[in-house]
Amino acid sequence: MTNPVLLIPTTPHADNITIINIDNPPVNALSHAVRQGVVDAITQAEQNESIEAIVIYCQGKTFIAGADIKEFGKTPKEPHLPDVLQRINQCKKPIIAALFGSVLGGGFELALACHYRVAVKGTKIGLPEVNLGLIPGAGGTQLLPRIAGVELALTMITSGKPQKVDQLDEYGIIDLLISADSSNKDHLLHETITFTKELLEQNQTSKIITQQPMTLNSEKKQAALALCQQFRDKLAKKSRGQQAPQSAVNSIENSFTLPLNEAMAKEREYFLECRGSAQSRAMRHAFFAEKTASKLMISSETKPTPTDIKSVAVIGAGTMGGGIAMCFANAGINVTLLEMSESNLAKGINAIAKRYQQAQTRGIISKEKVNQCMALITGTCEYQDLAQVDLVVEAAFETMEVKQQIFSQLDNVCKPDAILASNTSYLDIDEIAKATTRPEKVVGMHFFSPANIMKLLEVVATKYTDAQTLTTAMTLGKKMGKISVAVKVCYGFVGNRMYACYGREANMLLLEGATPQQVDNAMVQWGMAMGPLAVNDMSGIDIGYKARQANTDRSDDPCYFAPADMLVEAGRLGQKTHAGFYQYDEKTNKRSPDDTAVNLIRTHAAKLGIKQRSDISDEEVQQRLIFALINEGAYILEQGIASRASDIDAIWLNGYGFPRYLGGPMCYADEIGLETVVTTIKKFQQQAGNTYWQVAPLLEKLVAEGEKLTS
Ligand code: 3H9
Repeated sequence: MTNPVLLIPTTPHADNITIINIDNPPVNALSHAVRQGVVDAITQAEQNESIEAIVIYCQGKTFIAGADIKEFGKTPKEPHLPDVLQRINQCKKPIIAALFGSVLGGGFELALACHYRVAVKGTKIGLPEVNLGLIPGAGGTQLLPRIAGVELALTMITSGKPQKVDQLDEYGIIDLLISADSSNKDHLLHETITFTKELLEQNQTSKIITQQPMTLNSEKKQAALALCQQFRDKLAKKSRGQQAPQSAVNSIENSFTLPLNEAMAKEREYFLECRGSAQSRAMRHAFFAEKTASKLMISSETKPTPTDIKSVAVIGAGTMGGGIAMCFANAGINVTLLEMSESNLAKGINAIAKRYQQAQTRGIISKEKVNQCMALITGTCEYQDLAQVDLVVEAAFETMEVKQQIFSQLDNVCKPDAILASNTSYLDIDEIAKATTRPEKVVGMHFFSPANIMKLLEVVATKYTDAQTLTTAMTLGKKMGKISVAVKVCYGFVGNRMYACYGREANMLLLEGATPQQVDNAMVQWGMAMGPLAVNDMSGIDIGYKARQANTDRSDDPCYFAPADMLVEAGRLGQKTHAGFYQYDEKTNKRSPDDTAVNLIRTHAAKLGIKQRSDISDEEVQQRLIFALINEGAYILEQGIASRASDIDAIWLNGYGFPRYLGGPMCYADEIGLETVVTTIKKFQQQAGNTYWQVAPLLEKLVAEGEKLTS
């Protein structure tokens, strides 16, 4: 392996300035070799008397984007990052960081430890460690409050959100902000060297931040303490159940309550505690699951180049179709929206304009961007107008007949190489493809509602879809900022098929005597953002009802989703009728428990011959719902519907509100142990006294082999 750190002795214009050049693709992460290389380079530069200053510079698309996440979980090797940063900070010769791209985590900490920072406008800086269940572990919680104040440190570290340097001008983080095209890195280097020469000419020395005391008078200290408490309270709700954000606040508080060396030691303690936690393991798994999901399991020799999609059409301008059109427009792609009537089309386009307007009012999108996006969206009622588009996404009614008619028409009018995609949530896309003469160009692009907000895109390969079409759909998903996951055809694909098992258990528990609020509270307590029955009320209980009715392979068990179906038949469709599993205030939409629903379910259970129990514990609710997910996930893996356990996790994290700090159902199963999962499922089978619960053979096999789902 070549050394990723090179000391470039001098530059043509300044023989007293040396450059530490880091070249560790793809993101210059601080792997062991980089850490060692930086220390060695500093030693060399210090020993060379003709060198007066050092510039840290990176090759590739970004300055250092953080510690190497792949190294976490392995035995750490010296020098550790805090030692490297101390070495930088204590250096008698000024060290200047030349920043561009994404300066994140350990990379930002390294930049803060340098004595001066030059950055190109648009550079993003941030401490995203909380997204990995960590806190900054190399001085970030101490250096950032010292340089930029406690409030900014609390905001940046607990949110984990990177910010553009241009917006942080007043905080004194950057010493020189240069206006340059970030791709023109020669300019950055040139400007950094000029800045360094000026420093030397002015006899400026190293600005050693760790020698700068945190001076807060008693009034400011009280205010800072109160602010920390506010953040703790806010995070207890926003990041419910998570350890790292709370530890981050504690560590920032130490920056003004403890001497620096003690606060640094405490920071390291918190960091190591977080790094060894199940939460951080799960969040690191989630990080890599999302990156891996975009990689198709096609050998690199046969991997086609994706087609460049310049124009698309969306069939159906309802909520879903409109949201999908927005996704394309947001990515700068021309969209033609097709509706059956002019009035529906106008309604659909107005609804899109309103959604953009709302986003603009909330400051999420600029007026200029709204205008750009709206200009990319046009409407038509004529199929002929779709003749030249590169790809069509159909988002029409969920019936096979309608879909086949649409695909047949599209096949007639669209150019031969156009890709025809369906947004169906359940239907057999193999059958839809058969309505065309180009089944190899037919694919599923299953967006999640609201499509313009939800990150997940299931890309469904039929048995006919060719590699070119699949690669194009996956690449297009990435362009739209989605987490695209390739799956195969089955009823409900991966996400909804598993969700049906989860929902089935929630409904069974109601028949057995649990109340809707018990089921929902247990799941919220477990970590889900919302309980399954409240979600069902929100999205409309009739949607699942219709899908079950249309499913020719539906379960013949009369208990299967019996409460949901019975409520729909009683006219209780959820929030839209102000009554479902709960009742809703007509004015405020506030949810409250509803005895009518509970009594209806009780009566229905009696009709089905189910004896209700009063001993259903929250633990039983949680285990039955989550283990049903895990078991179905294992079947899905075994059948090759998903290629990797981590793909299933990426789906659940991005489409169903599965808590990130538990990593997804497959990761969670591994964490609690597959043996526990298998034993508990067997117990449920016994308790149910029927054949519904069947342990997936893959789980039994992995237990026997001592393996994991995600290994
Ligand atoms: C930390 O720093 C802790 C310290 O406080 C304390 C230490 C003591 N390590 O996202 P992309 C890979 S914690 C290893 O597609 P983009 C990624 O897996 C760290 N690998 O590119 C992918 O690999 P592959 C804090 C990493 O341009 C490839 O790079 N830092 C790392 O869309 C390209 O990634 C973070 O959390 C890493 N740190 O976005 C930053 N980062 O090609 C996390 C990326 O094999 N990273 N990879 O699939 C990011 O946010 C984005 O990757 C970034 C680039 C914005 C940098």
